[in-house]
Amino acid sequence: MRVKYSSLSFQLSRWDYSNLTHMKTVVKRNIDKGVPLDVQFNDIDYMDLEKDFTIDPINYVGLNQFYEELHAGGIRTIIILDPAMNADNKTYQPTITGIAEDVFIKWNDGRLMKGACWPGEVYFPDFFLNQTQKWWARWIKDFRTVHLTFDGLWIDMNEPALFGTNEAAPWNWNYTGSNYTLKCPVSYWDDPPYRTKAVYRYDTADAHFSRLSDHTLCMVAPQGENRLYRHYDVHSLYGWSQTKPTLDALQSITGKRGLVLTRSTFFGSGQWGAHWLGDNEASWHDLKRSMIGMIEFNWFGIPFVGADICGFDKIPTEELCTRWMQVGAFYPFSRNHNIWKTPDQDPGYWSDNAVQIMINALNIRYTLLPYYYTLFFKAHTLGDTVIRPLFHEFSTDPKTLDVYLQFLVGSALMITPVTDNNTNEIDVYIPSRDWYDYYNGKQIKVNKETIKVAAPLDTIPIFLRGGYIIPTQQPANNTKYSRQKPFGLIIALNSKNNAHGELFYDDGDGIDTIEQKKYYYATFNWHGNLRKLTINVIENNYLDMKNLKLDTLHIYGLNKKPKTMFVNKKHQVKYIKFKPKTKILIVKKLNLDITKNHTIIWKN
Ligand code: MIG
Repeated sequence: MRVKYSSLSFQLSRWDYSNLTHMKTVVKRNIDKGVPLDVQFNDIDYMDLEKDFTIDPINYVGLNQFYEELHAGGIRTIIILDPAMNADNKTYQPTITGIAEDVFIKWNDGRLMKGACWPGEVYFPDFFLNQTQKWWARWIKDFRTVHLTFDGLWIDMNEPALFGTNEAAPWNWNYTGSNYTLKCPVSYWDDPPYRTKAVYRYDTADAHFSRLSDHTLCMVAPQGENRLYRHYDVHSLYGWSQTKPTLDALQSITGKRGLVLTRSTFFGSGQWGAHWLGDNEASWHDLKRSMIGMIEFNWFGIPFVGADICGFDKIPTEELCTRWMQVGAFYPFSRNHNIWKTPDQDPGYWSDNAVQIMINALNIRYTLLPYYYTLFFKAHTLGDTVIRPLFHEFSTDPKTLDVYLQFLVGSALMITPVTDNNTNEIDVYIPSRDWYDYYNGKQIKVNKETIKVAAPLDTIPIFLRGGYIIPTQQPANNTKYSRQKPFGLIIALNSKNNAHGELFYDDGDGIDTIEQKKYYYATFNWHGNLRKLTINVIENNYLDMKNLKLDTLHIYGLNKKPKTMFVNKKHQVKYIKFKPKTKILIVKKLNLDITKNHTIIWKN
């Protein structure tokens, strides 16, 4: 998918803010404490009785006005929409029009197939049908135009997930009864001759053998144009079939690149949507598992992925949430979200010390946004992964196969978070020569070895790989402001004293900037032996780029301070600082027009 620049930022969500007043308090305390915040979510509690395209008339009065205030400060908004539509065909217009336009999944004899979900008895739209896609787009447009100016959409429960199974299931979210097993009529599709173990287990809680249709629609339901499929055939494509129509609808109203976050995916979903890993819990175990899930979804072609930071279910300790914010700062999709009826867990909720640690991690993420964005450009155009396991880059080293608590961002950055409580030091596997400590530039002088790394609570260890140049931009409280800051390059030299990197940049939310070549693309090459850094602009069609400067260089791995440095043979660089202990060279105040080619040379 084309990732919107602002979507690569930190996002805040929870189910059950209770009311707008409390939601405002949460947002304000994060902004006041300096937490970078780009996207604010609303879960199903903003709705009136959990019905799509409505707003709770008591608890969320004034929501749209609040959205306007957030927009003014550069914060975007995302609302949840569930596919299940309340079965009220007397007063609820989305369902009334949906029935008239024949958008819902039906039985073979034409009766509507009922289910049970948040709004009560529900019908499910069949997103394979053209008329459904049009109807869905119209309601999204109507709701956005008349009621609530959201920027992105979050589509949940689209497995599809039901509380019971079809029409006879009682609606009650506390329902624990056993008789819903009887509801889908016995059929070849609901009871196929070959029973997969994953589904047909004996469910002791409900004292029955589970069926394919448990917690979803009956498999017999005909679907698609001319109703040629059964739900059995396309069940796993329900979320997939909803994602593109949702993105198309969103982009056609906003006229901008949109973010659709979907729970159910299939191969191909990554073209249109982002994904979160579903309902996890606040445990160290699930913090660890999130890294595996994130890596897997990169393989599935859905690189824009992350887990609920600090855990969805259960209550995190401050230590767990702090460590989770540190690793979550590097998820491609970085959102703190939690379940209803639990205390808040947004960064601003915690102690000043914890908040500051969280901000520090997020500031690193914001600094690296141009690097992430360039990786997403490559993921979109070449099918690359954004997050990788070590064995993806070091495939001949069998020792990397077992490493799952470290991950790579692109080829150049290795994140090695703390994933256990009460830990001040971790083991880190260094898979090759030429790695550097991100923070102080020290070279890690081992190869294919596990080392001990200090990791007090305020630190998430990060390493840079020699041979790479990472484009950066100074952080700010959200991307509206960080996008106006100067760029920098972090240059990590390999053993031949070379490094290479690139930068993709555009307006961040135009729909066709790649197709129309309205973007900026440059390559950077450090040739140590030729004592030369070249900045080569290859595409230069993002007009606002000319307002941005390339200002700083951080060079890791030099042996000594150059005597003199010149830009384009003419201008001597004034601000050069060398730290002999760690061998970082810092060059500041370059003030280079980044839309022009440059050569920087030096003498030793
Ligand atoms: O039945 O919308 O995974 O993120 O907060 C639960 C309420 C429905 C499940 C999602 C979760 C979301 C919750 N939803």
